[in-house]
Amino acid sequence: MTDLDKHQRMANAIRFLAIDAVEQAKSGHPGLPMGAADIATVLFTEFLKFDPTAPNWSDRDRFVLSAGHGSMLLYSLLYLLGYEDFSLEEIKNFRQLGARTAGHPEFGHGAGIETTTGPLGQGLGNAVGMAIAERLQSTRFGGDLVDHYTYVLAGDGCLMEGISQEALSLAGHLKLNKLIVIWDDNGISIDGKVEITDSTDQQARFAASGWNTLSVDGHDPVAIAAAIRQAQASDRPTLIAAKTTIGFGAPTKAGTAKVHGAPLGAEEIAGTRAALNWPHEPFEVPSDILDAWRIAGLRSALAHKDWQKRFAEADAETRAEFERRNRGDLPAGYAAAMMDYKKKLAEEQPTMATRKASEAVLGVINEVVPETIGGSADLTGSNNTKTAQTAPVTPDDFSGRYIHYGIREHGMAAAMNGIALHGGLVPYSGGFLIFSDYCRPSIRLAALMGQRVIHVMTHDSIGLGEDGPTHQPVEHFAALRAIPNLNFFRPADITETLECWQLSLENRNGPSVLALTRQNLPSLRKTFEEDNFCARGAYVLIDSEDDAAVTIFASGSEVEIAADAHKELTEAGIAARVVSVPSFELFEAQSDDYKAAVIGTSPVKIAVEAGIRMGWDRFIGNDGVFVGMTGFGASAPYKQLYEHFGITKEAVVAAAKEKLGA
Ligand SMILES: Cc1ncc(C[n+]2csc(CCOP(=O)(O)OP(=O)(O)O)c2C)c(N)n1
Repeated sequence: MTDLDKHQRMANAIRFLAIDAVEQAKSGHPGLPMGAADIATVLFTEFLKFDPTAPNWSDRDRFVLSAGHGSMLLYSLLYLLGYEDFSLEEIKNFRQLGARTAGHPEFGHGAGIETTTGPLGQGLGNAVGMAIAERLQSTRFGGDLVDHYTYVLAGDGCLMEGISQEALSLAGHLKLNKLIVIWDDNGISIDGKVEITDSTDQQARFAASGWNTLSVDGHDPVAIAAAIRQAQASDRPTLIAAKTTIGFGAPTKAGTAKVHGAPLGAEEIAGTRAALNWPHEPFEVPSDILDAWRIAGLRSALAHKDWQKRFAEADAETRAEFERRNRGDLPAGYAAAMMDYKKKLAEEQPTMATRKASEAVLGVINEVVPETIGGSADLTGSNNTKTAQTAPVTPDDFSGRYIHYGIREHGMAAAMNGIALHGGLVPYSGGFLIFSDYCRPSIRLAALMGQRVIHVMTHDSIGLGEDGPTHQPVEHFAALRAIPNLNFFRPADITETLECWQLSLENRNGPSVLALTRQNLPSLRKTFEEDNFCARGAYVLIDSEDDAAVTIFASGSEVEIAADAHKELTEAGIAARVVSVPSFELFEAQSDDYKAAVIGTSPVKIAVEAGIRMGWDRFIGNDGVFVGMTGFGASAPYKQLYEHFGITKEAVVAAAKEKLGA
């Protein structure tokens, strides 16, 4: 058997596992695995550094299948290479309930899947973050411990999505030379030929952002290998445009959209078996080819051993720190530093905007948690995410801890996911809350993947004032609360801000959004409590000695209004209590008893929040009073806006009295 024969048979093993699995599932996407099998075979058998027996080895190369619909390409590879999580049974169960082989690759379903892909372009964005993380870690721990590539297989769809522009221009700027994107240039998407909608010169586009670009016949293994070798030597990130035929080998459907996302059907499969000379039964991989793949799976075993040796030779402190950060544990000094600061806040009772409060808290965190990587989407001075400890990362110097992500919210959030997935770092960043809409798809994926990424989102309501309704979040609290496994925090003062930061950092299994104000807020928590009250999601901030006739629920900046209303009601002889609600999600996680106690039995329940009502009926019921927004905001000084929209102490007091008939 010549090398070429062997290559082709190995690639055909991928093709037919994909064909057979899609056929059996009666759904899926055979076209991409069939077209990209040659690329994948070359990459995984000659270049990729990985160890199926230690799939989470920190110095492995990362492979991101950005075109996630081609999931059977990845599953076939993982099975063929000997990854334990991907047995032949899993391949046969493609797309079935409980299988690791979900319709699109899902992070956490099995070792070997580096990220969840499917929403096109996200993988490319994640890969930029992974490559950033590699360079950051390599700068910190040295090339002996951290030296790996990030490879991406992207389709036309990934490159058409807007996120690709943000991702590639950031990567080009940062000179991420160990990022190698292979574009499956098959000219086909779902509606037909790509040329019906796009005529971009992709290579010119990437080149314009500082990329090295190459083009290659994606079915010529020698040419593919040569291109990857060139890419590895580049001082810039590389795009390899690989011309392929979608559905390669299918006699009537190859090169057409028909093979993109539907089973081939028995007749076409028989024709493909004949055309590619693959006389084997469905799911059968001849033993010599399976052996060849399994041998390929061992190819980096030595590199892994060498790495272990180098690691063992590192000094004890470096080893311990490297392992701690990769495990995701926070350092020893963190808890005490936060507690000391919390005590200080109780004594000093500062009045400040929660965005400033966040900066102050970050100053404490960044001093003791060296693995945080900050940033902002060009709003550093507004988001207050930069502290004294965080020098900027520049194309030539990755010793810093602050990334100027530029005006690229989506690219930023996708890159943060990649940084978190890479491991060893805790990414946080800043943006305006209103533009959570610009990065929501990546935030959702962070939640789905259970990744610790922290989004500081300032200017969280009409309280931002003059910038007006284009910049004033109204529905965003509800929209973010709607994402499962995302903790959305709206702290009311500096102590709550500190507590919400603690909760964000300490939650290893999901992302957090901190919604913070532009306007000043007083300290509402008057005494030092070691307990993290925000951990309960909602808690009684001001209780009433008598049975309360009125309970006022509020979040963030409106807790001050609730407290002022409480004072006035009390003075009027009306017993009232105030519940601060920094997080709906954490409240729901409490016991039924706790929730019932916090909600209480006051005949009058009022919620105050400078957003829409959606979600608040949970606290106040259908017949509760909501003091908030019903439509878009307006442009004016913020105090006028609160008056204009009737979100005031007076409105709360009047509503309470009216309900009580007082
Ligand atoms: C953001 C997003 N929009 C739409 C889709 C639905 N979709 C899945 S694959 C695809 C076409 C992708 O074309 P291409 O990348 O060329 O893949 P190929 O046809 O080569 O498999 C579309 C529109 C998606 N997965 N993600």
